[in-house]
Amino acid sequence: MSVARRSQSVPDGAGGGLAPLRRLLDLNRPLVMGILNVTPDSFSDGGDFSQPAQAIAHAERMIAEGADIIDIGAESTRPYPGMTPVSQNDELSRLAPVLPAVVRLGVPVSIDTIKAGVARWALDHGAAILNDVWGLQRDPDMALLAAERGVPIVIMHNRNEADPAIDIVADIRGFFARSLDIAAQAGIAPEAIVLDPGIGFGKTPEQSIQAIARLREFEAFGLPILVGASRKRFINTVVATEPKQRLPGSLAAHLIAVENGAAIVRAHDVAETVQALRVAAAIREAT
Ligand code: HH2
Repeated sequence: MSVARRSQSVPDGAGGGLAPLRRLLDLNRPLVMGILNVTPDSFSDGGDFSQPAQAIAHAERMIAEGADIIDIGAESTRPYPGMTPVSQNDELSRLAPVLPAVVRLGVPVSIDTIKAGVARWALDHGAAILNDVWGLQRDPDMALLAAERGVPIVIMHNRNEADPAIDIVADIRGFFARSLDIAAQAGIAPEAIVLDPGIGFGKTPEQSIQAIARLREFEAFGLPILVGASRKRFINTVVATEPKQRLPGSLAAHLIAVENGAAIVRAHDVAETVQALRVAAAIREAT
């Protein structure tokens, strides 16, 4: 991709290598990544924002509520019987009327995709962060793209299926080590990497709870940690609830995640998450 072509399509203020995330992390407070799913079938808000105008308005609302990053996804990551993977063209046609407009709102945009082709398009249109729910272990071009563009990348733990017999924290650590190896071989700077234990991905509900409870065990990697517990199914095993009834459980999980060292939480309900984090910080500072 030529520099000339990229500079034509990237809006002012977008991109910027590692700087946008670094600036946010230097604020020394937990960051909130607001979720924007432009999908018909996401587990909790599928179809709510599949019209571009609704999606852009939702991003505006999340930014007004205090979102530090907007994470845009155009393919549901939820495995369900009979699901057909979304083609690259479908993913791009969902993103095209939304992502550039959200970039223009001025907050760093991350692209939640496992396809390097989609990620490349998003970076060309101003996305600042890659979010790979297969942690560089699915599409071999993802690591090369991240290295070539010098942008931050979220490496999330995943498994094809849950195995209740394993120590999930050991499994996540092993996965991170493999991903970091792939990243190093591709030439990704360590400062570009954020680790995410992948709450709800290839884990039993109990293992998702374990991952948050034992988050400190990932500190040895010396990298920022992101936790996405919002409306996830493990909450339902503690208190039976439908996804949109899981705000209290999501807040509890995110507060404990931050207590246990998370630097970023990924949330559907931004205003409520920001309020909970600020009140917790105020109480902590008063002790
Ligand atoms: N969770 C989801 C999607 N992307 N990315 C990261 N880094 N961490 C997460 O925990 C994570 C993620 C699933 O949530 P959601 O986007 O609401 O649902 P869906 O994948 O069905 O669109």
